Amino acid sequence: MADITLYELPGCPYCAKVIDTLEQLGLEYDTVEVPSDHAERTEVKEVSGQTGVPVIVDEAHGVNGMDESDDIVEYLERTYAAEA
Ligand SMILES: N[C@@H](CCC(=O)N[C@@H](CS)C(=O)NCC(=O)O)C(=O)O
Repeated sequence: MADITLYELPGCPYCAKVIDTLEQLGLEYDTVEVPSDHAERTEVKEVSGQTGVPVIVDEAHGVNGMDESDDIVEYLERTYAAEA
């Protein structure tokens, strides 16, 4: 199991932006595909308090449900760019 988990939806452009960053940085990550029906997105709601995606969890760095793709990209670059 990878340190980072990405909640995503195939075809979501905001998720694609985060995936591009994860791959550019060479990071391993697991994905959880959320249901297309918002009412069924219980897991991502529990994790992040809302039902939008993308959301990441990176427990090793105390990140337990970050949403907003711009914030996630900025976080990943700040945290991992030096290690890449
Ligand atoms: N501002 C958000 C927008 C994300 C967004 O609109 N995601 C879509 C899927 S592509 C979604 O989950 N929309 C439902 C919602 O935001 O509740 C971001 O950049 O992360």
